[in-house]
Amino acid sequence: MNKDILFVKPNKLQFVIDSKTKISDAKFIILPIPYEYTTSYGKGTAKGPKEIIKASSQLELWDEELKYDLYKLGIFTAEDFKYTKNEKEFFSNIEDYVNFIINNYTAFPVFIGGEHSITQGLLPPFQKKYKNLSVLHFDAHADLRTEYEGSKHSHASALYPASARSRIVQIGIRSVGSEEKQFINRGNVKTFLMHENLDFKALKKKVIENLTENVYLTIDVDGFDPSVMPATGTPQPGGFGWYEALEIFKEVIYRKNVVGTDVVEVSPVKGSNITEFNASKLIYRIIGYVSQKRKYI
Ligand SMILES: [Mn+2]
Repeated sequence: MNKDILFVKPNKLQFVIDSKTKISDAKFIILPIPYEYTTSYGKGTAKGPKEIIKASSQLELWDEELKYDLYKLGIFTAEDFKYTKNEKEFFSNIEDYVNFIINNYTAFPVFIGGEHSITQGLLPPFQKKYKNLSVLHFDAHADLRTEYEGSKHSHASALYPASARSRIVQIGIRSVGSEEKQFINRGNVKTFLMHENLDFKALKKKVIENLTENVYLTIDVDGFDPSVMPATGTPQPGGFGWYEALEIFKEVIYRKNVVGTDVVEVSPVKGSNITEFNASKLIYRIIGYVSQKRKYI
């Protein structure tokens, strides 16, 4: 194990403005993982974390839905997770890092990607720590390929390894490859195809019924409609609207024990900052929902 990675330094750029919070006092910890290795179409997701954190300085600190200055709860922003261009090393190091974070700090972790394959490294420590963990997987793509373009760690395989150990509940799905269709609605995987689940009230209920008590939430921004999150590597038409998605995230956070989340696949483009801004607002709102659930506010 590389001990250097187990020292969490504060980032010079901070999520919203919260310069005083030490990691030991934080209720929330933002962990940028700017990993990009296997993106197959639009590139640039390595710049996602930095741009999302930058955009967060434009958020109103008072959350209009939760009616609270959420930053006052204490949000610590960690320095970027550093990696070399060695897949194997990255996945072994990221697991050590996440193990360290979730077993040494009580703060709720929010990981910002980077490409979706990071979730392969984020999940095993949570699976070890929490018995009977399930995963709510929000995405346009099923991400269940055993490998893609020669890599088992592809963004297109993001959820495949976790499905051996945990229940995966997929929503927003509207792109499934013929080689991965055999994995949908089999074994641990419950897939709610987007076009079959446009009654969002009914979907919310089904999602709750299918998750276990402890839940990890993985959010690929392409699960949203491209009008909400246009800057992403592999967009698909017809995703969730802003309020429809928030309704589901809120319900899951209030009804279950959500233990961590990641927001991945923002690929900033020049001349438009919609996606990074909306992703930062999404993270701030999730922090708010978790704060309500944990009775911080
Ligand atoms: Mn996707």
